[in-house]
Amino acid sequence: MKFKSQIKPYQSAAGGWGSLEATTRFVFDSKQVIKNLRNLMRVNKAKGFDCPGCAWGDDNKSTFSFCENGAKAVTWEATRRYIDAAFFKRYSVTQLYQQSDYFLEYQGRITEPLRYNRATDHYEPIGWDEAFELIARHIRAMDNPDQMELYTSGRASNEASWLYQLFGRMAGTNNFPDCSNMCHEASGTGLKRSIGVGKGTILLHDFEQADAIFVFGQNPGTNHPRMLHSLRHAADRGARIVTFNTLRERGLERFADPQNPVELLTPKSGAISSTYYQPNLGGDMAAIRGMVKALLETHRQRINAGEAGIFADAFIAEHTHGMEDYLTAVDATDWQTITRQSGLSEPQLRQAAAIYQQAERVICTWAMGITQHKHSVDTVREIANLQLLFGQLGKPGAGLCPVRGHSNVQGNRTMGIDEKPSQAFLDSMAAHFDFTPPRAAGHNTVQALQAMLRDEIKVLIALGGNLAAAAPDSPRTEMALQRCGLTVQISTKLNRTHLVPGNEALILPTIGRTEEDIQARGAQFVTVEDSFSMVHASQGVGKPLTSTQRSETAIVAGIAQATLGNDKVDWLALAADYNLIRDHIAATIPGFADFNQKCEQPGGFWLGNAAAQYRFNTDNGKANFSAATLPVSLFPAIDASEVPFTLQTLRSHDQYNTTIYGLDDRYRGVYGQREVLFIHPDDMAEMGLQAGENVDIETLWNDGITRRVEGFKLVPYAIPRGNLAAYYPETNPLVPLSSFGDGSGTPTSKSVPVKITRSYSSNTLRIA
Ligand SMILES: Nc1nc2c(c(=O)[nH]1)N[C@H]1C(S)=C(S)[C@@H](COP(=O)(O)OP(=O)(O)OC[C@H]3O[C@@H](n4cnc5c(=O)[nH]c(N)nc54)[C@H](O)[C@@H]3O)O[C@H]1N2
Ligand SMILES: Nc1nc2c(c(=O)[nH]1)N[C@H]1C(S)=C(S)[C@@H](COP(=O)(O)OP(=O)(O)OC[C@H]3O[C@@H](n4cnc5c(=O)[nH]c(N)nc54)[C@H](O)[C@@H]3O)O[C@H]1N2
Ligand SMILES: [Mo]
Repeated sequence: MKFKSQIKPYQSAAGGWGSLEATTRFVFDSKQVIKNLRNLMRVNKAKGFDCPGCAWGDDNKSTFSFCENGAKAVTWEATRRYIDAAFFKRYSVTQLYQQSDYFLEYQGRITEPLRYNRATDHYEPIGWDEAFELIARHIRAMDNPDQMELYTSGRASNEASWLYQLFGRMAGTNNFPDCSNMCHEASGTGLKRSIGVGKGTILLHDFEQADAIFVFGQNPGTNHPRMLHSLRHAADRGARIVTFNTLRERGLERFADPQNPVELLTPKSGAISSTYYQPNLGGDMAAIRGMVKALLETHRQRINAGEAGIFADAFIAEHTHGMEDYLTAVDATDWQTITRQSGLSEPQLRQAAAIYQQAERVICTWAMGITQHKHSVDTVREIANLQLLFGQLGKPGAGLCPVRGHSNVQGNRTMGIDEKPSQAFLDSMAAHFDFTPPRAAGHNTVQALQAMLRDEIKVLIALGGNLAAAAPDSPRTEMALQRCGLTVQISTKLNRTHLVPGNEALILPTIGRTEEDIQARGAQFVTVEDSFSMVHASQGVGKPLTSTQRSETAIVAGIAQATLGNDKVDWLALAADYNLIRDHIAATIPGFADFNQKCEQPGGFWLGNAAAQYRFNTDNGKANFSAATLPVSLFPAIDASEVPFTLQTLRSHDQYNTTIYGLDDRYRGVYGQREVLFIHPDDMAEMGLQAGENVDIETLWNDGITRRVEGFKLVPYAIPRGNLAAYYPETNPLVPLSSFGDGSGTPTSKSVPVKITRSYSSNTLRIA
C-alpha cells in the first residue's frame, strides 16, 4: 500500500460534499455496494441496527440517519475480507506484531476460533467446545476469583453485557475493567456526586429548545457527526453555540448538511459556533470558575441595587446544598490564577459569562477534552455548579450532556459492567439468583494492568476492544497482558492485543451489530442505550461470513456454562432466546419492567433521569455544589516549571479509536500520514524548528522510565502556545500508567507533560 502524504489546510465547511464523497468512497471501496447501501439505509431506523459508530441519539425522522463516519464503521464491519487458519499459518505472531494497526484491521474479519501455539508462535484453529473447556480449566485452577479480569469494550449489547456481569459475579469477582474507565468515568463519578445520577439529564429534542449550547472539549465533526445536525439547526434558529476547544476544529466552525440536497447543490454552509475559545489543555475548570466569578459579580451588583439577583434562588433553596461554600471558593480564586490556567483573558471569560446569562435555557455538552485530565471529576462538577446556579436542570432545552463514546458504553454500565457496583445492584442479583455475590470493589482498567504487572492475574477475558493499543504506557501494558496465564479476546477483527498473548491465548470470533443473529429459538435482536438514556432494539441484516462465528451472547454463555455449569442459570437456554435474558433484566435492573414489550416501541423507550425530575439520589437528597479549588498543577507528581509542553492525544477523522480506517485527517488538512505533531508556529520558530521537520517526543515523569516516540512531523496549527496535539494510539507509549484522574482513575491522555527535540530518526510507516 502506498500513501501520498501531504499537509493541505481544509478550506470548506465540515460535512457537505467532502463528507458525501468520502462516504461513497468507503461504500464503493468495500466491494459489496448493494449490501452496504442496504445496510446504511437501515442504520438507526426503527427497524434495523443501531449504528456502531457512536452513542449519539436518533430522531427517526430523516431517511438516511447515518453520517460519513458511521458509514465507515458499518462498511468496515460488513467487509467480505476475512482471515482464516491459512492466514495464521502463513504469518507468525512475531511477524504480525511488526505490522501497523491499519494493516492488522485491514485483513478483515476473523472467522474461526483460534488458539495460540507458543512452540510455533502461530495461532491455530480450535473447536468452540475445546476453547470453552480450556477457559474453564484455567478459571478453576485459580486460587481466588479475583485472579480474573473481565474487560468490556462499549459495543457489547445490553444482553451480552448483562450475561457477562452475571457470569463474573457468580464466578466471584467484581473485576470489570472497561473502556469507560479510560473515557467518561469522570462524568459518571462527578455527576453522581453532584446530582446523584451519572448520566446526562437531557433528551435529543432539548437541542431544539436551547437558547445557548456550551460545547466543552469535544470534536463532534469527527466523533459525533450527527450532533452537528442538532448544533446546526440550533444555530440556524438563533441559539448561541459557544465552543471551548484547545484546537480550532473545522466541524465546530462551519457545517454543510450532507443530507440536505439544497445545501449540497449550493456550496452554502452554516456557521456553528458563535463564539470560539481556545483554552489551555486542562484549563476548562478555571475558565468556568472565571465565568462564575463574573456572574457572581453581576448577581451581587443587582442585589445591591435592590433588584432581583440572577441566580435561580428558588431552585437553589429547594434542591441544592453547598452553594455558600462554593461561592466562597469562587471568591478565593483570583483572576490571575484563572487567566493563567485557562489561557483565556478576563474579557473573554466575561463575554462567555454574558452569553450564558442572556440565555434562558442552556445545555452544556462535553467529551474527552474534559474527562482525560487529573482534575476531571472536579471539572465535570464545576460544569454542574454553573448549571445549578441557574437552575438549568429538568426544564426543556436545558441540562447536562456528557456525549458518550462507544455506541453502548452507557448501556454496559446500566447492565452492571461496573467494578464498583452499588450494594443495591448486588442485592438485586443475589435475591433473583440466590447466590452470594462478591461485595468488595474490583479493578478498573489501570488497576487491572497494574495487578497483571504484579503477576496477580491468571485469566483475562475481553468482550471486545483492543486493550494493548487503547490503554496507556503501551510497552508496560503489553508486558502486563503477556504476564497473564490465559488471555481470551472476543473480537471481530485482528488487532494488537491478539499479538501480545498471555502464556496461553484464544481469539474467539464474533458476529457484529450489523449482522443477523440466528440462535436455536430463531432470529434474535439485541438492545442498546444511547447518550440520552433511550433504550432501543437493534437487529442486524447482513448474513454472517461463516457459521463458525458466534454472537457475543452465545460466547459468554458458552464460557459460563463450561465454567459454572447450569445449576443456578441455564446459560445455553438464555443464549437460545434473548427474550429470556430480557425477562431477567426486567426483574433485576430498575427501569426495565416489561422490557420485552417496551422493545416494540419504535425508537425505543426512555429510562428517565431522576435528577431531571428533581429527585437527587445523593446522600442528602440534594444536588450538591462542589467547592473544589483549582488544581495547583496538571501534573503535581513532577515540577511543572520544568515542563515546556503539554500534549493531548486525540482522534483523527479516519479512525475509530484503535481502528485506523485510513491515513487522512481531512478537516485538519493532514493526508496520508498519522505521525504528526500539531504545534503553535511561534513555539516552533522559537526552537529553531520548521514545519514538516521531524521531532522526537519524550514524557517528563517521576519514575525514571524513558517514554519516547520518534519521528513526528511538525504541523503548525491554531493551538495555544505550550500546547501540543498528536494522534492516539501512536502516542500511547507517552502516557504513564501511573498518571490518572483523581476519583476517576482515567489515564490523563489529554495532559501529558513532554519535551520535544529535533529528530534524527526518519519516520517510516509500518505498512506492508
Ligand atoms: N469517528 C469516530 N467516532 C468516535 C470515535 C472515534 O474514534 N472515531 N470514538 C468514540 C469514543 S470511544 C469517544 S470517547 C468519543 C470521543 O470524542 P471526542 O472527545 O471528541 O474525541 P477526541 O478526538 O479525543 O477529541 C477531544 C477534543 O477535545 C479537545 N480538547 C482536548 N483537551 C482539551 C481541554 O483540556 N480542553 C478543551 N476545551 N478541549 C480539549 C481536542 O482539541 C479535541 O477537539 O467519540 C466516539 N466516536
Ligand atoms: N492516548 C489515548 N488513549 C485512549 C484514548 C485517548 O483519547 N487517548 N481514548 C480512550 C477511550 S475514550 C476509549 S473508549 C478506549 C477504547 O478502548 P477499546 O474499546 O478497548 O478499543 P477499540 O479500539 O474501540 O476496540 C476495537 C476492537 O474491538 C473489536 N470489535 C469491534 N467491533 C466489535 C464487536 O461488535 N464485538 C466485539 N466483541 N468486538 C468488536 C475489534 O476487534 C477491534 O479491533 O481507548 C482509550 N484510550
Ligand atoms: Mo471512549
